[in-house]
Amino acid sequence: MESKRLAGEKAVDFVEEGMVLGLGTGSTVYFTLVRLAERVKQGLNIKGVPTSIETERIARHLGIPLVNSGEAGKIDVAIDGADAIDSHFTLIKGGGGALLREKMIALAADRFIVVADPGKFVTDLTHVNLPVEIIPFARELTEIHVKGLGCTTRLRMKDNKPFITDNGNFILDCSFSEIIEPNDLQMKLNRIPGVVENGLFAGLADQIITVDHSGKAAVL
Ligand code: ABF
Repeated sequence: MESKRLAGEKAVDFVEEGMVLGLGTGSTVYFTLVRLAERVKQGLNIKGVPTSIETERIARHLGIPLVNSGEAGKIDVAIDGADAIDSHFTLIKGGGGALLREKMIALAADRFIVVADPGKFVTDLTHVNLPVEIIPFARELTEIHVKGLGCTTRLRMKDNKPFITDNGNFILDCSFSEIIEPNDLQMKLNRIPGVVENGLFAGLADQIITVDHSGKAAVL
């Protein structure tokens, strides 16, 4: 938890007066929000665009001014967590189920900063499941096509019912034995009718903030 706090708080060093910020989701970004709220109380003028209902709730509670992405016009910096990061800074996200809004905001931002504890770094992205958001209609058909790309799939459940995303969709957690071309895989996944978005973020992260061996925040 200390690594998450250090990484999450450090991201606020990159925030400047007047910025519009994409506010990610998860336990590391939580510390970004807390630090950001302190700066807002001290007079910093920023606006946030939340990537999930949960982040919206936390940000409102902390007193961070919010706008929706339409009102925002542009997003200067998006700050978000990750479930896995490889040596090319390709990410897997969506463990919390917010991957669609997270990807939309990361893509829209001029700069995308990822905050992650050292445990998120992997030598191979197959070490974690790849979340894929699908529409509930005929989800078995979608699942057949997703499996055709070489993975096993599991419908994410919560309280014995399918997990429902903020967008009213389901999540398939997909286990691949190899992910050689993340860009190719994400295009193939998104071409399947019924797939809304996938949790592969390739070529999006500009900076990763983590914690080094001496226990200090490090910007990569
Ligand atoms: C979000 O938060 C999700 O994409 C990801 O599942 C999670 C990151 O994990 P953590 O809660 O450890 O920050 O960004």
